[in-house]
Amino acid sequence: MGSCRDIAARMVAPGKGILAADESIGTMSSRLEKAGVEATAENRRRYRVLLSSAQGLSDGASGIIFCDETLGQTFDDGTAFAEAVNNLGILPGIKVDTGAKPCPGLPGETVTEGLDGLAGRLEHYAEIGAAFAKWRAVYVIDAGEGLPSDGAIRSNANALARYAAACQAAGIVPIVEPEVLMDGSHSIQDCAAATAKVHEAVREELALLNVDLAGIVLKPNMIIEGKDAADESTPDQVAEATVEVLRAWPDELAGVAFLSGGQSPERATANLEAMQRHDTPWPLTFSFGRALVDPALAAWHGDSSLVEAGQKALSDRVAANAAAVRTRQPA
Ligand code: 5MM
Repeated sequence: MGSCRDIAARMVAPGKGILAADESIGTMSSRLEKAGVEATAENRRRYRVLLSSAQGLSDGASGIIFCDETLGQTFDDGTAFAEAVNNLGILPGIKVDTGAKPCPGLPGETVTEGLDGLAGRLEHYAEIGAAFAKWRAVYVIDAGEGLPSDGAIRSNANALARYAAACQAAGIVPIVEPEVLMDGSHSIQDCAAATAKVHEAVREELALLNVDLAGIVLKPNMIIEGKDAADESTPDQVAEATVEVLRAWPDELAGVAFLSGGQSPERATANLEAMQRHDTPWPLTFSFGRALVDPALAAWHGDSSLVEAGQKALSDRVAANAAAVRTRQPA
């Protein structure tokens, strides 16, 4: 357990965050196609090499989350991804869920799958150098329909806890990601209520399976109104509401690394910076996907002469978020 605690502390080290580059083959392919790039395994590899080898990435990124396809690929010189990023001073991580699938009995809701054979897969990922893993549960808010339902909350919390316990048994730090989606026109208060309920169930299930909170990283959504809501909350409002929900987590939790959830890169950074003005027992950092990589993909769009432009776009976003996190006042 000692080493999970050490790795988790490195993942949320002061002034650093985590790059989420773990899009599944389907998601990555459609993002490449949208950017005008042919969706091939080789182009997915080129894109992940571009991201991972951006100049100075390790100054602001403690880790990168990959998907299974990428961990089986190599840098241009033949070095496997896990080894290559490790050599750059960055911890390699692996998404081990197999996706959020429609949950039988719960129309409109999902349960994340991937527990079958997980112990064996974790053993393999540890052998090839993965230091941490990630599992994402997804919840929708629909107040009219009473969503998220207790069934979705309980089913996903149980799966997250079983995943986390299996990771720690394999010496791999679990990133526990319960994501309440921004889809819809709900208020910031609705998001706070749903997220608090989701977190409570996750805490209960983690405790039942004796998961060591000092050896996990929590990856939650920020507390924010739905994408289609009429008014946009300010960074101070988002930070205050988010920290209030998070306060239910015990002090021993290693740290919190937020997802960006579809916010613009600039808004996600401003909200992250506002969080730092709150005194919390755990570090509050970033594990953004789209808010870090969208500008890089747009700048590169598959053109080999624009690799440096793509890398600069990524480095700029990572540096902005690392700077936001560094505004935290030491306790
Ligand atoms: C990178 O996107 C991840 C999920 O991809 P798939 O849906 O294809 O499996 C996702 O888990 C991501 O790590 C988090 O949701 C954070 O990403 P954002 O873009 O919300 O910061």
